[in-house]
Amino acid sequence: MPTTQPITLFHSPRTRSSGALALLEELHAPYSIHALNMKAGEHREPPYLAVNPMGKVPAILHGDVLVTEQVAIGIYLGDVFPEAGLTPAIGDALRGPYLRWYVFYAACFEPALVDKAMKREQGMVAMMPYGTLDCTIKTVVDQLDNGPWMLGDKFSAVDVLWGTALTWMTGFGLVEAVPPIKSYVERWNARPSVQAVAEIDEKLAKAQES
Ligand SMILES: N[C@@H](CCC(=O)N[C@@H](CS)C(=O)NCC(=O)O)C(=O)O
Repeated sequence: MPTTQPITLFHSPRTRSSGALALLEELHAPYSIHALNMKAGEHREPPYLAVNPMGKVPAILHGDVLVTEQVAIGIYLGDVFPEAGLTPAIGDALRGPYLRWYVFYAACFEPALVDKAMKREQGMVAMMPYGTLDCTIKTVVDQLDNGPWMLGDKFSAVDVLWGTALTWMTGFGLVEAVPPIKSYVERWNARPSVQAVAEIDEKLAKAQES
């Protein structure tokens, strides 16, 4: 799919789609926003359910390619814009860890933290996709201890996902801001894309309140 095809981001301010927005900014990708007012329930109305039957953001439409799920969107967009230099190519030794940390987020980290937030009882370790919460968090902390970024010295698209997520998770007190996480969150929040997204979201949120 050529990069020249228009990209529409289905977005609601200060949600998981803010991470997809940050990635578009990091990639210097041309895009437009289709804003959804969640408080008004627009994400549960037929026009958006035709885009994502789950009624969830983010989703992107690139030409006629529809992608939902923040992790799939991250991997997809990183591959569409290789010239941004945020995506280890197939054949690059970092490609494996890059995919690992994308998938680890969706398959292990977020489920573990949502279970924690919901105060769900831990299931049998061998049956849980993430084993234990403690082991899941330790795995990430140990990785970031070898930072500064998820892949070591190289900032990559996967840091947009982790930086965004660890910002809100430490903000809500769900993840303890131990030194490797605290410094990673600070490094991420110093990036211009974070400021750009904050400004866009602020405007959208205000417009949706009025
Ligand atoms: N599995 C989805 C989850 C996305 C998600 O839960 N998005 C929230 C916003 S943070 C949402 O759209 N919630 C609206 C709802 O379910 O009513 C992903 O990773 O992209």
